[in-house]
Amino acid sequence: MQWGFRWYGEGDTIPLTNIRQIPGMHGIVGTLLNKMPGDVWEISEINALKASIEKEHLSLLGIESVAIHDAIKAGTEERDHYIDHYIQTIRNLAACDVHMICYSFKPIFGWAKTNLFYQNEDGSFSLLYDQAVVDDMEPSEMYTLIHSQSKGFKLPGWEEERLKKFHRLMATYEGVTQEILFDNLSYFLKRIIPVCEEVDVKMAIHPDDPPWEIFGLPRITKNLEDLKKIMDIVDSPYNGVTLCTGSLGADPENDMVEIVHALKGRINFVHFRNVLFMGERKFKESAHLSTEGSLDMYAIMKALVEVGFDGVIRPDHGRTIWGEVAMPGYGLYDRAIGISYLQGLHEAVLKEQMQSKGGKSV
Ligand SMILES: [Mn+2]
Repeated sequence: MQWGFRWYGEGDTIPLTNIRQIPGMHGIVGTLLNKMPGDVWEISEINALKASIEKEHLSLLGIESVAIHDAIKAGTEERDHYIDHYIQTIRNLAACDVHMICYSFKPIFGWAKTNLFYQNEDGSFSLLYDQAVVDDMEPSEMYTLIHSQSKGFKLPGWEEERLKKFHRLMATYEGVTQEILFDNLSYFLKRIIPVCEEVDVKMAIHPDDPPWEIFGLPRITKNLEDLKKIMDIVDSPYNGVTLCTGSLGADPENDMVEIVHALKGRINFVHFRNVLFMGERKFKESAHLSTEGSLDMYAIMKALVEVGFDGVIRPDHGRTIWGEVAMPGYGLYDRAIGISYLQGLHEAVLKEQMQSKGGKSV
C-alpha cells in the first residue's frame, strides 16, 4: 500500500513540510483547484504541482479529483467535446507519470453535511449529517448552510458562486433519471477506459456521500449493487472504485467487508474514515478508531489485505481538534492520528497473516 494525504495545493493551510513529517508518508493526492470541470489539465501545470510536492521528498500519488463536466453527466450534445478534453487530461497526467484519478458522477451535490462543526463531548468538532434537517430544506438552501458554516474556507463544490448557477444546473438535470445518469456514465467509461488502458491510468469512482438519494436527484453509486453494475460496464481493472468507508459505511445496510471482497481487483483508491450512527439517516464523522464509531476498521483493513489491495490509501476526514484552524474535515492533527492508527492496523494484519501461514514474523 502507498500511504497518502490529501493536499489542496499552495493555498492549503497545511504545509507539505508538516505532511512529510508524518511517519511512513509516501505522498500526496493532489489537485489543481483552479481547473474548472471540462478544462484540459496542461502538462506544464501538472509538472508544476508535481515539482512542488517532490521538492519536499513526497510523490504525487494520484489526483482527486478531475471533475466531470455537467454536459457529460447530463448527456447533452456538448458531451463529446468535454470527453475529448477529459481524455487529453488523462494522457497529460500519464505523461507526467500520474496513474490514478478519483472522480465522481453525481449531479450538483458532490457531498452533503448539515453541520460542519458539530461539537463532540470532548470539545472536538465533527461533520454531521441529519436527514431531518435536509427534509426541511430547499436544495438551494444547502449552499447557504454550507457556506455559512465554512468559516471562510472554500469547500470544493460548495463555492457560493456555484449557487448563482444553481437554478440553471437544476434545469440541466431535469428529466435525468437514475437510468439516464447510468447510461451517461456508461457512454463516458466506454470512451475513456480504452485510453486509460493504453496509458496506464486507473480510474476510481467515488461513492455517494451520504449513500442515498437527496433532493430527488438521481444517485448511482450508493451500494455494492450500484458499484458492481458500474464495474460491468467495462470489465477492466482500469475501471475501478474509490472505497470510501465513511461514504458507503454511512448506510448500515452496506457491509464494508462484503463490499471489499466483492470488488477484489477493482479498488483503485481507499479513503479510510469512520462514522458514528446517531439515528435514522443521522451520523457524524468520528475519529478513525473502531471504538469511536460504528464501523469495524480492523475488519475492513483485514479485508483489504486479503484481497491484495496495493494502491493508494489515505485517511479521510478527521475531526477538528486542538484548536486547529483548518478546512472542516481536513485539518492536520486528526488525520495524522488517523493514518498512524491505520498503519498500525495494517502492520498487525500483515504480521498475523504471516504467522498464520507459518512464516516468520517480519
Ligand atoms: Mn471519501
